[in-house]
Amino acid sequence: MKKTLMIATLMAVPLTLSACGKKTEQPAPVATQAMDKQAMDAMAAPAAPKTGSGEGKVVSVNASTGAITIEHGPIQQIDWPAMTMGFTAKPELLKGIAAGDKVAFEIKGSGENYEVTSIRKE
Ligand SMILES: [Cu+2]
Repeated sequence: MKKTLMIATLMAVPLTLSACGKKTEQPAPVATQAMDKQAMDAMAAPAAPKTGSGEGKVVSVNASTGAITIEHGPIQQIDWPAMTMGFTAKPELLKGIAAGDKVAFEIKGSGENYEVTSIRKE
């Protein structure tokens, strides 16, 4: 009895996995359509730029290359926890900003690529 159960469990895994790859062999059931839509949404999401505003402390800044690293607090608009990360920025935005400055800033971007669109010392 136990053995039968185990075999059934083991077989269920590959069956579940192969079900995802069988799109062309059978008419798409509703569940597959839902999955495709989710996958498409996931692909579309990074393409649409989002904006957010945050506050933090400048860790390092390079006004000539337009690179700034900020130890920032949570940014609710884009669901970010507090973290330290690098951003790009138009070099002229970073003039007068130095490591150690407390700043308020706005960002725009998608995925892991966000650009600082405005920044001011607090
Ligand atoms: Cu971040």
